[in-house]
Amino acid sequence: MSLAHSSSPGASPVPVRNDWTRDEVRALFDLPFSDLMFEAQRVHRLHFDPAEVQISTLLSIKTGGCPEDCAYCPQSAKYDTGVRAEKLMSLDAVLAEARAAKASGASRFCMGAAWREPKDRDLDRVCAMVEGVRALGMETCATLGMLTPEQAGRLKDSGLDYYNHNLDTSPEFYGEIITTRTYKERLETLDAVRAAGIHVCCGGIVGMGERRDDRIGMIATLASLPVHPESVPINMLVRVEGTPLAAEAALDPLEFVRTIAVARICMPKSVVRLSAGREDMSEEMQALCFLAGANSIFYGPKLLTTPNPGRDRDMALLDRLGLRPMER
Ligand code: SAM
Ligand code: DTB
Ligand code: SF4
Repeated sequence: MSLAHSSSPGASPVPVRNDWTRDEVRALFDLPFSDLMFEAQRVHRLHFDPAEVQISTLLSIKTGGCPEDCAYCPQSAKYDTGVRAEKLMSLDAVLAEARAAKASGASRFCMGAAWREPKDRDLDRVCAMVEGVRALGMETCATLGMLTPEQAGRLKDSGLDYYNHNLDTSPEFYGEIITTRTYKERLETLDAVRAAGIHVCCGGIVGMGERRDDRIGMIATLASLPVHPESVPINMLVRVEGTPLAAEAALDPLEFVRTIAVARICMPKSVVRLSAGREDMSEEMQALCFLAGANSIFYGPKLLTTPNPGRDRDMALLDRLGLRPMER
């Protein structure tokens, strides 16, 4: 039996606000933990069935050799991380992976490329992949770097459902992490994706040495976009040897849970993804993240280049928690 959620009679609607101030977001972070969790659950149940989790599978269709300098990223050519630069995968190989992901229970297939931005010739090939994955009956997502409005339109025409492009952190901390593209350029790509009519997947990373003020700034920025991203991935930094952030101190796990809860409250209708970093999280911590309002995961033993929990382990966890995959 499941308790009240959005369809329950008497549930009062939560207004979706796009004018969150940093002080308001800070006040949420500052709540006693149980008050924050209670509010996150309340908001979550107004819009979602709390027993449902959206399941996405990631595939790196073009790995490594990226010209950007994102300090967290194992795929940047600037750092010696042991990730080899590869060419864009073939259409057949991508579709074989998508079929396998579908057979194992994923409803969305996310294709990632280690590019600053796609070349038009490469975009044609990605569009063919999107068409092929869609024909399998899966939702499609791509993350290819910066896009022009014209490129976003071509992806939309090929049937792309979601585009992932993260703000990563607050505008103030951003310059400590990436110097090869600006925050403004990220916002412009998000505008292009939104204008093309593609659903926006946009979130960030915590545990990069940022302060709570930066986590506040990131969520306030996301929650003040003219339309909230439909999908909000919250990544815990995966500390990869060879990257500048390899020796970063681990973030307090409860601060990560707070970040999820605040994202849930500020973006009540968005699907919040408990994204990278689960391999190093206890099952108890993941359970707290679901309780805080996370309702999506990446499923399958690999993210783009780093490990993720195995499928059996994840299915057993969902089962123990009484959670089930969200229908498309
Ligand atoms: N190159 C494209 C871009 O940067 O937009 C697409 C792929 S990029 C790997 C997608 C996202 O993965 C990044 O924006 C970042 O948020 C996340 N990411 C990359 N490395 C990570 C790490 N070590 N830990 C957590 N998240 C990471
Ligand atoms: C997102 O926010 N997280 C995913 C996806 N979008 C593309 C990527 C996580 C990557 C973790 C490091 C790696 O596996 O290379
Ligand atoms: Fe390149 Fe994306 Fe990695 Fe940055 S996050 S280095 S743009 S692959």
